[in-house]
Amino acid sequence: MTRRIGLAACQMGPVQSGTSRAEVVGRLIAMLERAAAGGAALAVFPELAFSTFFPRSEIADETLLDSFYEDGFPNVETAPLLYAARRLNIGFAIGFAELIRDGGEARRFNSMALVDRSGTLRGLYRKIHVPGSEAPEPGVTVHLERRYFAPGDLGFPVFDLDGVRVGLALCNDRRWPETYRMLCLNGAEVVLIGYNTPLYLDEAPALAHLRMFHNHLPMQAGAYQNTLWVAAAAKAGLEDGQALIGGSCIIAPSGEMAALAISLQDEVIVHCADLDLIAACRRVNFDFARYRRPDQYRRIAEA
Ligand code: CDT
Repeated sequence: MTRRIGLAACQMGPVQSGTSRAEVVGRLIAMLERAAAGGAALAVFPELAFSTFFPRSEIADETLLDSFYEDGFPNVETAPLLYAARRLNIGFAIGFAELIRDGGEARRFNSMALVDRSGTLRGLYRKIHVPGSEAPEPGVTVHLERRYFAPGDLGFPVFDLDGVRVGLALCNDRRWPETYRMLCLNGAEVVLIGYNTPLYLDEAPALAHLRMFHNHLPMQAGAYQNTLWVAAAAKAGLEDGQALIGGSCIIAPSGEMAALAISLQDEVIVHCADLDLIAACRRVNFDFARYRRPDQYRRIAEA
């Protein structure tokens, strides 16, 4: 019998500053309901889904900064999303700003939580490739992720969800081949990605027209070269004056686009993913045990 799983990418329109957690969580639950009604068993939401993409701003006020983070996940404000997962019998992954207080010390990560169909938190991923800078730089779009987040310290974990092996990644991670290769080597069959990508980064105007191409290119290549299903959810549209790209998608292990969002708003796309396609694609080119040659990869050629 063919192994299948219904995957959903839940793209979010903008979340303007000042929007309450309750309002955002209400939107997320409405999307989870649409995903479940469409036959999905597993959904992905964007990176930093509960707030505006705050790394676009320099925030000096510590209390204001802290308000963008979750002091524990789930918490009182986000728990309704987990209750909805249980009611709808659907798992999900969601990006959030994670604040850990160890005594007097605060640790901050750009994180993603994975919740199963019973509404139970199954694990966390912390973004490894943290882009941008620690301080604003002249002539460069402000992007202060490196001030607000430490690099992830949990590696690339893979979780077993009802027999399906699921890995997680966040935004800039999707541009790096290591992300997919490590998740593949760790046994992933499905990779869930959340992202916030500005349409304009004025340090590279010559590349502006390639923003969507450079969004899909690495995800399609990563899916193909590692024979994975990829489901990716964007935060899209004009958010606090900054345009974010959409292009949320579900990609097959063949590298083909199986489903693609067409708006810059809250939008749910669903695809019934054939997991047997992984083995079929693997047999053609990517039978690692048979063809991959890691013993040769670090060899320096002799003159
Ligand atoms: N959120 C995130 O990682 N965004 C980056 C763009 C900013 S790079 C300064 C991305 O890779 O989409």
